[in-house]
Amino acid sequence: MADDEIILADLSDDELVMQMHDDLYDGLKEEIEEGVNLLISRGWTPYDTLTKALVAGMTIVGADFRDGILFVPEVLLAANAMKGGMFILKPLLIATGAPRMGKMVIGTVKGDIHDIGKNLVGMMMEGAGFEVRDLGINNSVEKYLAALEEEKPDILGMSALLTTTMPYMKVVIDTMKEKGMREDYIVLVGGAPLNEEFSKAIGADAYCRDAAVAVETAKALVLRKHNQLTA
Ligand code: B1M
Repeated sequence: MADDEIILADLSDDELVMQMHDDLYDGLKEEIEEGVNLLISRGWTPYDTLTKALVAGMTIVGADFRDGILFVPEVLLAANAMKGGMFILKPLLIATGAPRMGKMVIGTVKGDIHDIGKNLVGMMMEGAGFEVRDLGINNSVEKYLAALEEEKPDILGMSALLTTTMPYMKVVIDTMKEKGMREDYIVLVGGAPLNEEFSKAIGADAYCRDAAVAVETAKALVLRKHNQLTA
């Protein structure tokens, strides 16, 4: 063992949480799993462990990704470490009924098999406390609508990486309008060839430049929707 190796079990709660933020940033999955197990064994609730150790750490990763300090490979590693921690917490969270941010159905549109960005968005959303149903790639309008009926999410997220597939997002939104269900959902779109103007033109609620923006936008729009419903 190296002299300077950090023994997680020897750290105080505050030190452990700070160390977990660092470990998440460095994509250290096993350390994150150990940290989560330690906090739970010390009597932390699954919700506090999720929000204070994992989500707070992932917020730092998200901000540095947005600012161009971290890049895709590092973020995928961090997201993978986060998933390790979430895997332990998920059944505990369900059992304790901890509050969630909301639910999102996400998928890449028909004709498009690019999924790296979508996966990243899904992971970051899960990291921010959202429940995510990932429909995968090459989704027809029928598949999206069936998932909306089944999952009743707050948000529909669509991804497209090709200029030839991005117009399909409008097909989905127009069909939602025809069926009178457009206003029931927040529609977020993303993918490298899209922009704000395109998102407005097809009738989406927002364009998300990257996964960090997707999380920030989702949080803001879900809060606004809940406030409108309770007003
Ligand atoms: Co493709 N491909 N590709 N490709 N590929 C692009 C997109 C391309 C720009 C490359 C190029 O020519 N410079 C080009 C598109 C050109 C155009 O349409 N104008 C292209 C092409 C042409 C093709 C094929 C047609 C090539 C061919 O077969 N002749 C073919 C199409 C297949 C198909 O889909 N039908 C094809 C195939 C592939 C691979 C299979 C080899 C592979 C995909 C592997 C996979 O995804 N599992 C691939 C890859 C890897 C790319 C590039 C190199 C990288 C894409 C990527 O993963 N980026 C890409 C070039 C590029 O974009 N620079 C390219 C990293 C990822 C993290 O970023 O996906 O942008 P991104 O996601 C971001 C944001 O956009 C946003 O957040 C993410 C994270 O920050 N975001 C969302 C994305 N989705 C969101 C959804 C949201 C919110 C935010 O919902 C709420």
